[in-house]
Amino acid sequence: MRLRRALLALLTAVGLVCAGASLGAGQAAAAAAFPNTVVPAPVSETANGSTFALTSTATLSSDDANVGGYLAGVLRASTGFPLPLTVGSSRPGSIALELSGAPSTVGTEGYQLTATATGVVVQANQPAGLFHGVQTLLQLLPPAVMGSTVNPGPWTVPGGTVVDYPRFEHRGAMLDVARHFFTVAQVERYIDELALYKIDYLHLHLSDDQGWRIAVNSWPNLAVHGGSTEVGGGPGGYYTQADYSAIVAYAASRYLTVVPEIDMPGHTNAALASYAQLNCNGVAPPLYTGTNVGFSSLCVSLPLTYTFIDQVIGELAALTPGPYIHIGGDEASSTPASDYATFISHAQQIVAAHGKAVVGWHDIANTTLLPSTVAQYWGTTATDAAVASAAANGTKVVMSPANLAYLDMKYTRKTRLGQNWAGYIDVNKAYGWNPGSYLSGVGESSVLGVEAPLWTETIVTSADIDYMAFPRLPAIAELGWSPWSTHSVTGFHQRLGAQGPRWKTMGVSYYHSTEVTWPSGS
Ligand code: TNX
Repeated sequence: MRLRRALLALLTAVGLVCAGASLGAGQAAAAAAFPNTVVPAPVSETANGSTFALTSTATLSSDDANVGGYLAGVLRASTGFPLPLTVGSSRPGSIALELSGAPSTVGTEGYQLTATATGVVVQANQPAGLFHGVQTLLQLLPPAVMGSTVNPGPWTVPGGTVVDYPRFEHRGAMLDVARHFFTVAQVERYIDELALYKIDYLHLHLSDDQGWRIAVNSWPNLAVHGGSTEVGGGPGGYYTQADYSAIVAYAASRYLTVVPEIDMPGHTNAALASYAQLNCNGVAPPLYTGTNVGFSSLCVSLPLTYTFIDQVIGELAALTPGPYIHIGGDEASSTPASDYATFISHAQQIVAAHGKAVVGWHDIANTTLLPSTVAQYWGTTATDAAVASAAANGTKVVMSPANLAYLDMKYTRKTRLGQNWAGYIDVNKAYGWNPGSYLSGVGESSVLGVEAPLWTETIVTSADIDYMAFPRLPAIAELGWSPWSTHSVTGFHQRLGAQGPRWKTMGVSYYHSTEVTWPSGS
């Protein structure tokens, strides 16, 4: 018995056993408890019983200037401490961020965090891993650390070791800036919120029937006319190419990669309204400010259509450092099926010619796909023959089932914002599915990851975004990051509850789901 306990203690110490998950109740009591406050749940957490206290004399060191600067910015604002930062110093600070010493198993995005009475060390192989480790560190500090004004603390971190890395490489969030336009500052605010939960892809839905949101130099009227309205008839707006680049750079500073979407051949009324010559009949339709879908289509038989796509994708690809261009492809109900297949084939070739891989809504699975093309599943059932057969042929899938992962679905019948065509989605539903086994015939090895889309027919302000994304976005983020072995509804409720005071401190107007106990005052 003593030997067994010693062995477990040893395994725990080297991070091979997750304290909460793998030890029996009696044995867990023998180990110091680690607070269950981090979302997404880390791969392994081992408490050592000590406590680190950040004080006014503390120093920071970082092998990466960006991650060090980010952490210093957050900590200085709320603690008021000077926290001098040295970059690449050989003398570690009280908090040291190091691009060395991490186990190779944590890969490019993972990290190891060790807190003792004397300091905190985060080690990673890449800056993205350091950044994710910093997010965990912030979640181990009291919620007031997220404030923008000075708070008295105390600023303690529970002692222990966290070894952590993602289950899936793709953990995305989509924002529809077409139905309602959101400014660069609003998108950056959302990026900051997503980064807290280790999201690594921001998919921007840049065009739809109601608006075209990115300036294209070779087709200027797309933004000028096509971007001039939105759902409900408001003024809309668009990103200049400099604006878009600023979003891409801001996302990169938080280790998110932007996936820009130009939806086609359907969802194209704004483009068709901007250029009469793109229409089969040569007549530009009026701008559209309603919320119907499926009525518009690019003209598949028109050679100019492909010149248009080539130029639009060419400019967008040049502005986009990430590997993907999303071509939409959903709900093309006014495009005949054979035309649709022809179109998707051309569009894939064009994207490939500009050096990018295609992502498309899973409707494209009915056509012949390039090996690099990714299908994004948005269906409401756990079976889809076309997606299963594409997966069998090697197509990778991003999972966004509308009835589980759509952030624009109402939480309950009473939710003021959102839609309900895919049902109601409260926390337990958003959290209660396994992306690696949910869709039949699409196993773990076919799944690139998850994405939580936020369509914005009913979403107008940043407060609206916050209300629909929180607390469900963290549920999807945990499904994408945490090993399935950590999956626990009660455990998740506790972790999620711990986020409430943080959101309160940050001014994030989240939905107080009755499925979760939120700390009083949050
Ligand atoms: C379906 S999901 C759409 C969008 C709508 C959304 C509203 C998908 C690929 N297409 O055009 O905005 O429903 O929930």
